[in-house]
Amino acid sequence: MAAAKEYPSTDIRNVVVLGHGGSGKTTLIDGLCFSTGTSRRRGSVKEGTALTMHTDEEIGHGISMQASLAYAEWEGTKVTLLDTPGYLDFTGEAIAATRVADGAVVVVGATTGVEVGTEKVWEYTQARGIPRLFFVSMMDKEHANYAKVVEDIKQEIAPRALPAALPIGAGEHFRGIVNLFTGKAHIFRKGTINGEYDEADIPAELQDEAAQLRMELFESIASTNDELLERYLEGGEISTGEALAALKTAMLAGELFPVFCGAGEHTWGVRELLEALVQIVPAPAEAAHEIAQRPGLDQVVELKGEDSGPLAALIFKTASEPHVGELSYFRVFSGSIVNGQDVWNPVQEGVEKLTHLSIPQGKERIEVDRLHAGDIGVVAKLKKTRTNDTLSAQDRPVVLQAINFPEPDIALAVRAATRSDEDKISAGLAKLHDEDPTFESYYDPELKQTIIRGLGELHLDVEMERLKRKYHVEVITEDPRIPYRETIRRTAEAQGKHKKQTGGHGQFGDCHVRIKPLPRGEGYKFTNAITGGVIPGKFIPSVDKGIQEAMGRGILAGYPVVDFAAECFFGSYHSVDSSDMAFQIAGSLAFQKAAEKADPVILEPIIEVEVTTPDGYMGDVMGDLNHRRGKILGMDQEGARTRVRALVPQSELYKYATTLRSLTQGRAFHKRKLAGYEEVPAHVAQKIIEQAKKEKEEVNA
Ligand SMILES: Nc1nc2c(ncn2[C@@H]2O[C@H](COP(=O)(O)OP(=O)(O)OP(=O)(O)O)[C@@H](O)[C@H]2O)c(=O)[nH]1
Ligand SMILES: [Mg+2]
Repeated sequence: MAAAKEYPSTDIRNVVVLGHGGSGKTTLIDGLCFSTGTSRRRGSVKEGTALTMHTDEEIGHGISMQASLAYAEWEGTKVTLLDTPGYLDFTGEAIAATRVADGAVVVVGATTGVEVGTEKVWEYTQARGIPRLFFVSMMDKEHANYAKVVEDIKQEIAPRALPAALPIGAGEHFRGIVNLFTGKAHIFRKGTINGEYDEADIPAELQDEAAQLRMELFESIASTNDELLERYLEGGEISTGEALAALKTAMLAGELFPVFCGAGEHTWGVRELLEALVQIVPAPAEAAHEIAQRPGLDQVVELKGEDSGPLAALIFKTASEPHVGELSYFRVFSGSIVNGQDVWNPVQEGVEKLTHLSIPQGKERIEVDRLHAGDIGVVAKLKKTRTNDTLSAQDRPVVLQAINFPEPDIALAVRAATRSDEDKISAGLAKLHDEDPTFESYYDPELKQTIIRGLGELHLDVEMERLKRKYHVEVITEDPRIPYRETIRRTAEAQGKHKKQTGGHGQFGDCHVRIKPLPRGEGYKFTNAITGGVIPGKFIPSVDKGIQEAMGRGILAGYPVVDFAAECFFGSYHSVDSSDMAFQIAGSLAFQKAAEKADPVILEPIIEVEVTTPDGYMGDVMGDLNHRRGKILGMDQEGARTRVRALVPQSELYKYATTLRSLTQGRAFHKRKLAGYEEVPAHVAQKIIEQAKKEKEEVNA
């Protein structure tokens, strides 16, 4: 394939497309690219042929799971579109894509309005502070209601959202769009699939509404610009070009959020959107400056999207596919790169050669000779470079700000399905982490299990599908064991005496130990309360060590004992036979005897769960939490959603995300963090003790 065209920085726009799951992002991007000829085939999500949805897992599940890029070209300007998954399990990809964009299209379904996922992505764009616009999608669907969705957007997330387009008809009668800047109606050419339309006058029944919205649009834009405002108030004309320029400035300042509409499935409204993206999303040099660090120096530099600046490219995604190898996606924030160039990675401290420099177009890569400042590219087979590294010039090294990936908080245990896979498992899991920083794995020596962690149950299931497909390792997933603890509820004391008389040297250690409960979370404290030297000071640490060794073995079911204080207050020794070892054994014996009398109990980890759910599902969500021994801490109303905080034992949370999804049709999500430990109820304790006994017998058998 011939090398792709080179686009100077002024002719580049980087746009992230975000939205709730299933709002129509992938379909829209396919339509945008097909309509402008940068993609030759009209793809479909349902048929698994959409331009930016190509991994087996995505096609199999029918949803996007990865950030994927494609570009459209509009009047010589390259618009790179970053498709992102709406499903919150894969939200790390949306955050990474947002990091390298200069503008965002937030897609909102015309029949659904603002949803949980819409709010989430809005937060990401806010954090990055990029210009944003809305695209109300699926206007062709039954019950599509543009005015209602615009109202919803204003109420829920962006009071300064502002229609820039007005649909003509809705549902099966959707047939065109009024461009509120030009005041012209665009009537779709039905039957075409490349977004074509005929310009016409605004239909009579919409003239009043269009005039009203047009006035509001110009008024709002003028109110952000003194010069325009003055002219507007004096009754002067504001041209479309002036309004667009002022809108662009207002969007950069986060003051206005224009709303467009269409139906990606039919490519209706895609040309209008693309034109707007070129006009109002800043080119890289117009975007906010990047702050970078000089490695090893306490010094920051400001970088502009210009070729003349020092080279700074951020790796925002690493992907690996069989037969392709590892691909590194990057954005050049400053400087330019030529094919074959050597670059310096100051994070890994190594040189990398960028061969086959390319731009991504869905799963294809198109080679380019040079990438200018602001452009997004992809290269294969870098040696050391990972996601979040910066590529720069060795004589002017800089490090760009890293992407802030969310911490994984859902865990599962895995084991190899066959003996032969046991060796491959950890290497495979590590590779998955390289591709997805929101996925991690480790061996937990306490639980004696390999634990995988991610952002949701589907996320973990999909990672295991990838493990099988790409690295040929099959695993069985299971409930992670619960890291129970034990503690005491009463003060008790006991003597531990170790005395052995063998041939020559004997062994002698004798100590009296008192143990006392401590508040939750206090751990373990040891005090030496010996008076009169009945045990010499040098043996006291051995008593402590003996207690610690015994507490690690538990009292009731073999779990570590926590939250108590021990003091050694009396004892005796022998001038010849006493030793560290003898006092260690004595300490351990004293603890075991005292602990049995100290009313021991089992503690379980308690998780603080925060569920955000549309109000309609509150009853079901609460009922389910009660069922899981949950204690409700509080509820906060946020628009049409409620946030419930509850304490739930970890042992009751297995597959919670899946249940929550089915209870709320995927419209609620939850976060969790460890809150601490609490006593388990007696009937649960009984089961834990029996289970421990059984396991011990199995080991001994
Ligand atoms: N009627 C109608 N259906 C649409 C339109 N756009 C998308 N769809 C359908 O809606 C479903 C979801 O579309 P996608 O494009 O996959 O949505 P998405 O936002 O990319 O979804 P995720 O990436 O999984 O978050 C698909 O079955 C599409 O065919 C539209 O304009 N009209
Ligand atoms: Mg998608």
